[in-house]
Amino acid sequence: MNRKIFVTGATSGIGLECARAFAQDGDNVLIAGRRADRLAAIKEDFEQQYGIRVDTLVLDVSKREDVDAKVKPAIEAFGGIDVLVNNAGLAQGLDPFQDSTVEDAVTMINTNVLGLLYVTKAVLPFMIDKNEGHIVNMGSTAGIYAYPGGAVYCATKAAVKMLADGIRMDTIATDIKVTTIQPGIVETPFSEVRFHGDAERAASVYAGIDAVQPQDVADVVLYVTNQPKRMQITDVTIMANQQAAGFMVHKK
Ligand code: NDP
Ligand code: 8X3
Repeated sequence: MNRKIFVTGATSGIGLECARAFAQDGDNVLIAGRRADRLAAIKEDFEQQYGIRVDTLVLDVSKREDVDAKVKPAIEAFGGIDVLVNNAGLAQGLDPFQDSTVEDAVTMINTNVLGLLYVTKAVLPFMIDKNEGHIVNMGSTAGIYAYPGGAVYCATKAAVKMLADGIRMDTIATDIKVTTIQPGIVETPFSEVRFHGDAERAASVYAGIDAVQPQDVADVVLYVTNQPKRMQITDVTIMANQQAAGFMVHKK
């Protein structure tokens, strides 16, 4: 399709598969994350496999000065932007709120809410200038249904959804579209990050579930960006067949 797509958190999981889905579709991708080695390997792989342009951006979305200094020049060098996938994010811990650490909470808020806000602020002027573009935010069922041990993470994902709804209103006079994708449990390194590297505990989250895979979510992201100019898909909720609400799963 030859569009210009910026995906944050593209070094792993859902973001990586979103970048791949766009690349397979013939779009050029600007991929961002903190891990430079992964970005370089993905660039080489995608350019070779899909014959598209891949630009890389080592970026910590939670650092405002990093976003302010790097995003605008990266988009200018990339030649503009059609779609922003605000995917970078994480959970830290699953302890009851009273036992959780403020440090974990600050990391989640700084990344999932402020990081998404900084990146959107940096990107939106490009879209407003040409009166069109599409912002796709990675929310979560956690933003709809709170669950035990998830108070802060769930609050960040509710904020992602509300930011999207508000920005859609504020840009209504333009042809900019805003979508929130709200996946339930998706099998990615997300849980290993949440449990601070405890791979065994992370695996137990997905045990007994035919879990949604990151490429399933990426297919939906690609779909929402491929709709006619006259319509926008505002929200999509995706769950495993064995999930009915946030963390409410039937294990087999
Ligand atoms: P992964 O851990 O596989 O991917 C997370 C991505 O976010 C990585 O590419 C990571 O890159 C990036 N990231 C994390 N912190 C930062 C930061 N400070 N600056 C820049 N990039 C950052 O998990 P998922 O793919 O599952 O998660 C992707 C998104 O999907 C998150 O927003 C998550 O909340 C959301 N989500 C996940 C679900 C799941 O069950 N897996 C379900 C619903 C939503 P790097 O480490 O290189 O910086
Ligand atoms: C990630 C999905 O259910 O682990 O947003 O919170 S869940």
